[in-house]
Amino acid sequence: MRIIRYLQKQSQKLSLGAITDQGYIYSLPYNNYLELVEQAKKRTIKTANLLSELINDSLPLNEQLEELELAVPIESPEVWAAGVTYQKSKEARNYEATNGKLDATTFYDKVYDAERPEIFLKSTKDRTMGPNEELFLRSDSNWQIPEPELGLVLSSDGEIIGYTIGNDLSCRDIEGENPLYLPQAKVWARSCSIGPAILPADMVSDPYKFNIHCSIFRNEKLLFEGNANTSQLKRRYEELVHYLKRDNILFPGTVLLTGTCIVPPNEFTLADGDRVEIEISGIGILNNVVKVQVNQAVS
Ligand code: DO4
Ligand code: MG
Repeated sequence: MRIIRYLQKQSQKLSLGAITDQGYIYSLPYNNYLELVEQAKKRTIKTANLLSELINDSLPLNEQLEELELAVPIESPEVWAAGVTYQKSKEARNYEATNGKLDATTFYDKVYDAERPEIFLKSTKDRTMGPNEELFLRSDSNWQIPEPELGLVLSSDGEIIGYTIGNDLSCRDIEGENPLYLPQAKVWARSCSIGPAILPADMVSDPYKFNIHCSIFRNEKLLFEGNANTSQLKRRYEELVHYLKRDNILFPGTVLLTGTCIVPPNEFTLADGDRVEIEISGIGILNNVVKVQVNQAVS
């Protein structure tokens, strides 16, 4: 069972919904995912049991998932991200930082092995898009890629309360020029998406067994696809959350992206109109088209 937010056609209001494994969709009597988790906690029952009760007492919608207008599954005040948590990402970062002429240990080698992980602020509520919404490409980058990542949905005390999918859209040339440019390589309008659903944490038996699949289409022709599995992650989720929490405030519903393990070939860059699909087993498919912003000001 997964949790979505969708626009109710009649009322034009956003609703919380649950999709069963058979594809039936039920409207839920809560305003957001945090309220659902809170209610299960209050009653000291699992989210799964609360959802079963709610569903047994109601009828499914007449619509299929594809017919609904989906919104971000949670209005996350902040999206943070961990970096260089997979060997593949370390290799890609080394390539872009050295033009493929690696001859010494880099910051990326060090952070991959260090006790302290790399964690950065990726996005805020207004920069974070939902399923099927457009993402923007940066006007001053010629080397941009999606980063398909598992997202941890967190409570204010750092408990992992759900899993979602995130796209940490990134500029390889800007970060490769100088790692101090990281915020510009990572954060701009519409540079992040999450969704399409949240899988409640208490329904997941092993979160190190998620399959991640990414496909990029140009004019609906498949240009690239790649696979990974969260078993390849160098760190534990608790370790990433521990460093994010340390001396910090966590807003309820913060999302922490856990790093990428899928990197398109080095000669690949996203172009206006490309469509990116990121699928994680049990969570769904996050679909976004990337666009060059109209009226971009480049001096
Ligand atoms: O060091 C830059 C960030 C890398 C990253 O975002 C990732 O590994 O996913
Ligand atoms: Mg990333």
